[in-house]
Amino acid sequence: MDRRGFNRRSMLLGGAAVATSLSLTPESASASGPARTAPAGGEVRHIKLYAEKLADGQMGYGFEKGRATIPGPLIELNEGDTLHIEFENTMDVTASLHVHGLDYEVSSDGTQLNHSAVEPGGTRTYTWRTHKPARRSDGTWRAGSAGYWHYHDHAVGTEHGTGGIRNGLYGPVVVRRKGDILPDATHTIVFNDMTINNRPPHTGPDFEATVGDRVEIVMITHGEYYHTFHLHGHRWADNRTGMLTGPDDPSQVIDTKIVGPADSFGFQVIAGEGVGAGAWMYHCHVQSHSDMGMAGLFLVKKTDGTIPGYEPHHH
Ligand SMILES: [Cu+2]
Repeated sequence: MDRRGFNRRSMLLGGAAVATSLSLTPESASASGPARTAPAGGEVRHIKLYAEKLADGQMGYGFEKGRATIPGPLIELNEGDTLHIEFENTMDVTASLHVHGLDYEVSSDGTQLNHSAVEPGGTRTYTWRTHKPARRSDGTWRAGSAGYWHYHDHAVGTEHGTGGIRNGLYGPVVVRRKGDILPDATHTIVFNDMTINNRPPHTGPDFEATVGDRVEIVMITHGEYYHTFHLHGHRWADNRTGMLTGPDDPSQVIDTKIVGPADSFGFQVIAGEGVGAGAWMYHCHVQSHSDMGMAGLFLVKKTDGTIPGYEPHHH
């Protein structure tokens, strides 16, 4: 579902980077080819976003009515872009949209405090802006917006949106800087209380890739607990992009990261690089948490589609 993030789709519709954006098939997704990179930002975009009750009583965001998911859909922007989101609350409780990391006025805060939540059946346009790094007049630097961020409800249950977040009203935001390497696929992993993406324990989610795919993970945490996110067989750099800029980049290379409520980070790996195909676990490394089911699989297939040693439904 993350592959249908609106930016990739709107890039196709807009005609920018068409040839490279179509390269989502395993055959063409090779780390040996020249990497695709993010364009300069500056676009003004409009999308619709719905908050909906799901059949099982949980709640989700979606770009289309009846298509809400947990996590909500990936929203991708490039530094300099502005996004107007027409948010419709189809639920029977007041809900909102609150974002981390981006620029917004208090009218787009998505809180009861600032009267920017949405009554049942109501609609409101939230505006998010992003900016490039810039040197201030005093010589210091204002950080750019690029990063792995997230959005969530800030109104359901309590004025902090505790009930909305618990029920699934959250999703990923990626802001890219011009020249950032684009992935072949993006997957979102949210540790929410003792669940991953609000799923029942011991049921993943699992993510598939083919050896050589450039896979991006957006990792978000919500709820009451601290966790340690761990991925088997793959490592990343503990910096903005999750990638080293060169052999002398001093960023620490890690395969485990301590995370707490409202944290978010992201990284890219080349699936199976140096280790090959396989069912690679990811899980919370707090032992009681993984034993209680906070685990999923990064299923890296060989080019013939097989996964050595993997028997489905035995993790
Ligand atoms: Cu944990």
